[in-house]
Amino acid sequence: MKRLLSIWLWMGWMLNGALGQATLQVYPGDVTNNGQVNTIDFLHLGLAYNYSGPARDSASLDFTPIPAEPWPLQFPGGLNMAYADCNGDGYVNYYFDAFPLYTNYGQERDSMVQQDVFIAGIPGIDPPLKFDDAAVPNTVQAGQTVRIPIELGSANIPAEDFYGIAFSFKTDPAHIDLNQISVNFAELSWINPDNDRIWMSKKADLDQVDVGLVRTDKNQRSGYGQVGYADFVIIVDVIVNQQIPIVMERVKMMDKYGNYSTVAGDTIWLNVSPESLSSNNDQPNVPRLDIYPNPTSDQVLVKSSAPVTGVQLVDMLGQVIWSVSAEKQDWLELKLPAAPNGLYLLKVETTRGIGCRTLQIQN
Ligand SMILES: [Ca+2]
Ligand SMILES: [Ca+2]
Repeated sequence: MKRLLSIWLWMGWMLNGALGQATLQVYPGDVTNNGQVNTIDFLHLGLAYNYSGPARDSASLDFTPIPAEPWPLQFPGGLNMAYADCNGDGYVNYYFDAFPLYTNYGQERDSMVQQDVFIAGIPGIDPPLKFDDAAVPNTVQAGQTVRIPIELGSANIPAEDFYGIAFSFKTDPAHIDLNQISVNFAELSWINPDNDRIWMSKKADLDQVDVGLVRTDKNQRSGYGQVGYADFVIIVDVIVNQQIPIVMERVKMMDKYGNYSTVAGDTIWLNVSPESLSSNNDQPNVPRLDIYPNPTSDQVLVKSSAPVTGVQLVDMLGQVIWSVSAEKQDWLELKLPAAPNGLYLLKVETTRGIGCRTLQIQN
């Protein structure tokens, strides 16, 4: 009888395993469970967004295998959605699940890693992801922030069934500060008619910043035109005119079923001019900024050499969490929103260009 019971238990265990009820091993941040953490995992957060399932016993965010009960939900293709719950609280959202992904970005399992494959799109055949050439200034100078709109799809080749996109900027770290490259997809556009989207950017290598953008409402979009913009901060003066390339590559576009398609990338060249070396401090495109106090808990005073038109508070994933417009004031006293402790970027838009300062919030 005892033996029969143990066989019965064993059969039950087998059956559970066959039904996918066996305990999973979740590495926080590896939403696709392929052994590495990158923007493709961020895109899959968008597929599982707002879904819920059993919470994990362990709240650890370390990149180690953490036992997890399977969820009754699966990604298209069959992967269990428990992998999307990066922090293990039983729910998929931006703040609590994107941050462990960001923290563990670039981590790889010791074994069984299936590298994500990026296939270059073909210009003229695949929809383009391109910079708006018209916005590239003739010359740029040290300290200047250059804002370039980004377009997806063209009138000839629209982007079909967009749900998310991953791509990388590659550029010269000697002339462009990769720690300060930031993207913004906040404005309404054909991919974003309703603000149901999240994005992140992360420096992934000395010369590479990865970007992920994904919708969160299970609806895909088709169209073309501007989808957002990127800011690049020029850091080094040059002796002679130099051309600095900025490349968008490693592009993968995803539909709402998690299928990927190829997109053609783009390159622009910035002419870094030595003019600022010989001139005085009167650089036309670089406001002088003072912010005080820093660290702060909830208030900050911004003083600028040029009239301020707006201020954005950007979290470490690159998400604008708060913004305010100003009526061309030289100084502003800002009441900051409630935000978790950490480092943020305060972007100050003025009539003479954009200035950025790192701001530490400490409550
Ligand atoms: Ca992954
Ligand atoms: Ca979660």
